[in-house]
Amino acid sequence: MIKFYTIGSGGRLMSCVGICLWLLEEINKPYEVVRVDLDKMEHKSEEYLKLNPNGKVPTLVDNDFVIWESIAINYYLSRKYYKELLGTSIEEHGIIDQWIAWTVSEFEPHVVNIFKHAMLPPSQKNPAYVEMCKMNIMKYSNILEKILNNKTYLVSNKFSLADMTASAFFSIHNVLHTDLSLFPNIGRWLNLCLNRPALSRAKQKNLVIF
Ligand SMILES: N[C@@H](CCC(=O)N[C@@H](CS)C(=O)NCC(=O)O)C(=O)O
Repeated sequence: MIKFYTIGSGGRLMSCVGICLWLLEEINKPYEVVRVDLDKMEHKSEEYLKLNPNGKVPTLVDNDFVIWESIAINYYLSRKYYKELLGTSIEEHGIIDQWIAWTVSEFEPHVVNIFKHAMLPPSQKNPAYVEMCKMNIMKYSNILEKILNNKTYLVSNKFSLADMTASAFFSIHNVLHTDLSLFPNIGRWLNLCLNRPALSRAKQKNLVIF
């Protein structure tokens, strides 16, 4: 049985827990959700630290096997239960990895920084900082917009873990109310990815917030 340790309330889609919950629904195997209450510091309890020494969520336990780090969890789940998401040739594996690495190392930090900033007390808010994050989001969106020209999906026109990971974080445009007529290819691709039945199931179960 798979157990997935996530935050107490629903996780944002564009978060480390959201991308795993989406994939758990894609693989369509039974799994148990264990909600870890961060406000009560349950993630720092002795018991939880035995599973994940970082004291962070997510953690996945598959029978006796324990794994943490959202991207590693998603590779593990894909390799074991949904290989097609990882492509079929060395070249496809490489380009899928490239887009996942690009999303989490280049793009995601600007998304996360916007949410972190929103939680600051009013006295510490800095509109210029938020503007800089948004400018970076637009910079990477320009790159992605060109890549998606005449393409349905990022790699070999098949839905892959690259589309899943990137679209989860690029859904920041819905939160920022970006005028997506500026990025028609991204708009079309987001629409395809974010309307997958697996994601609707995660939403209905209140596991993922858009
Ligand atoms: N790189 C980790 C990040 C994990 C992470 O930062 N999790 C957050 C929740 S989304 C957390 O547990 N925060 C609590 C803390 O840092 O104390 C991953 O992708 O799994």
